[in-house]
Amino acid sequence: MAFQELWQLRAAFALSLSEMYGKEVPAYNTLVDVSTKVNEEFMAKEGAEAERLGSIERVTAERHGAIRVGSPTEMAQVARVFAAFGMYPVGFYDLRDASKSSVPVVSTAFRPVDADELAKNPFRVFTSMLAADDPRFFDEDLQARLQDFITQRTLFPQELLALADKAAEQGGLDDAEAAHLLELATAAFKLSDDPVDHAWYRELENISAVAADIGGVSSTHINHLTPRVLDIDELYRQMEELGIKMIDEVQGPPAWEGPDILLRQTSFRALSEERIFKFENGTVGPGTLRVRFGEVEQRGIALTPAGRILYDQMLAETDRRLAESGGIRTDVAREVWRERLPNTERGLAEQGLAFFTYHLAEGAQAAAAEQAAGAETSVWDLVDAGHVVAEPIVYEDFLPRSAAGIFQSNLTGEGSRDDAQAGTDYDITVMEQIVGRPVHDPNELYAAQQQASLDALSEALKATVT
Ligand code: OOG
Ligand code: NI
Repeated sequence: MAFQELWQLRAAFALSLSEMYGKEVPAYNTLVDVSTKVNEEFMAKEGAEAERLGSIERVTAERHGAIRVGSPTEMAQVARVFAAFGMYPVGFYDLRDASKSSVPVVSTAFRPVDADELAKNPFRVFTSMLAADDPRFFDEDLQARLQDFITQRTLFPQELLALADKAAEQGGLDDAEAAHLLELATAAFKLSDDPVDHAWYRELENISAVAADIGGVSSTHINHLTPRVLDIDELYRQMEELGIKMIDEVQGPPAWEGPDILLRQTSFRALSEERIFKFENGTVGPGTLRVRFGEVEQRGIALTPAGRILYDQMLAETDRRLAESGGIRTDVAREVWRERLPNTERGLAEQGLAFFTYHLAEGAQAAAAEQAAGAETSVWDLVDAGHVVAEPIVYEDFLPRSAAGIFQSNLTGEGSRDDAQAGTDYDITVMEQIVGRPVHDPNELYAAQQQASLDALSEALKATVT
């Protein structure tokens, strides 16, 4: 009997969710089709350069999902489920104050952490937990009822959790068990037709549509599945041409002539979906909810902490100029980018703003060793001589402000928040306690990858390359 390794399980899981979600939200299939077309066109136009940030195979298969759970217990369980697919918590996002619009959740992303695992299949899931104990959103009475409701439900059956633990422990499962795991895990994220208590849902929705989506129903579901494109502006244009109204802006960095950094995302509101309700008068029948959406993203180079500080400053500068003299956000942002961000990869690397890996060019071993002999050698001198090739490290994570923007722009109603109250404290350490395992710092992962490539180079050249 064949054995399925974690990455194989992960690839099959992404595919299985994609099939299910395509049936649930047909516009998702359109988005995937247009993404594939845009990627093919981009490849045809740009040639090999198009694959600088990932092979076309990887990019075409690449998805991220988003799910939302209601409590630390549920978060710990979902961590066990994802571990079966080689997906581990990375990063901490507090969307409660990511911008003036705030959402009552704290989040992490479950994803592969090793470069070779990412290359095999990079599936990741942005996972949010309702901060049901935050008094700014929920008063004492509502907190109690909310926590009660969530404690009563079971998102992940014992059988799924046990099988997931087994996969994680063994590093995979045999075929029959793998099929069973996939079936149970996919079902756990399927939109449920259990009746939704109408009064309860609306009560929560008055505070936050996200709170209602999480705590107003008896199960969780994929909120969106996001394909990756190589040219998000072209995708935006083609989607609008098909009559699909996108949100007003692409979130994140603007389009410009220099290197793509971090992450650009845009989305559209999905249609309303039929759900079964239990109404206030006791009747049960169909109604509609509109909480899911379509999203697409373009990934760029991972920034170092210094690069990230610059990014935040550029965003703040963009906000400041917009507030002062108006204008279109992307145009203003592009102006700021041109003033402050180096417009080449080389420039980014030299100023320590972005992460790269370095490899010997083909046949360059002897010449490189000669150049590097003796004193410590800067890797970019070797790059200049053509002995070493620099490759950008792709940003594999998320952006809190874009995430909050994506959440908000697809919601109805502003919700409410009482800022006279102090919020509850959540941070990466609390998140580690919740999921019962380390939460990786994305910067440390990128820095380690860059350093490992420099170490390998030093080793190969019997020299010190920095
Ligand atoms: C998650 C929103 C964040 C992203 O791509 O930034 C996100 C959600 O809507 O549950 O998916
Ligand atoms: Ni997303």
